[in-house]
Amino acid sequence: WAQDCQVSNIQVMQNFDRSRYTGRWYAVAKKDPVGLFLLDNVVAQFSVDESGKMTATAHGRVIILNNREMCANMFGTFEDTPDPAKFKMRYWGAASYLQTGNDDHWVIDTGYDNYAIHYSCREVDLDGTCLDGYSFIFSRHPTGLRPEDQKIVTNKKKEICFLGKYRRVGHTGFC
Ligand code: ODT
Repeated sequence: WAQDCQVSNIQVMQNFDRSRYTGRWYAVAKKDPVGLFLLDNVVAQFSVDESGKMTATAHGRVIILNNREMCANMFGTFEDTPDPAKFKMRYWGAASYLQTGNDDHWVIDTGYDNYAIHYSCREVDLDGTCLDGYSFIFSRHPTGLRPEDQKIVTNKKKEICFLGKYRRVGHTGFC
């Protein structure tokens, strides 16, 4: 069922509408992957281009080599899959020393005007559970989620087997 922690059984947003998803999202919580990258002050901006393809930019505070702290400007393009809420995200940075990659990008749930739950499993274990993954909780407001959204988000964290693994993502104006 939903809580057997099998990546292949994870329920995603039904009838995901990418156009309603466009615009600014503030990360309010994050479950980190191995070798975390984005620390805090994370803001993502989604767009849909003329051909209907989803793209995004994001920024966030990172620590790069030599313990240098900076604001990373990132870009992403999203490849569609048969499930409208599941994408492959190719991403890169404005500077060559920033992270690049190609991750799963799943929209688990969203109210479009308030909260969104993102999920990405980078490595599925032999037993079908997620060995290395990350997840962002987004809000349309930097101050956080409305109380009525918090319940939904807690339930979804449980369903994706990441409950208790999140930390708060602050917005201090660094970026
Ligand atoms: O921070 C980490 O530890 C892993 C995440 C690295 C991916 C960041 C790349 C962002 C590319 C631009 C796209 C924005 C969309 C962001 C939405 C959700 C999370 C990636």
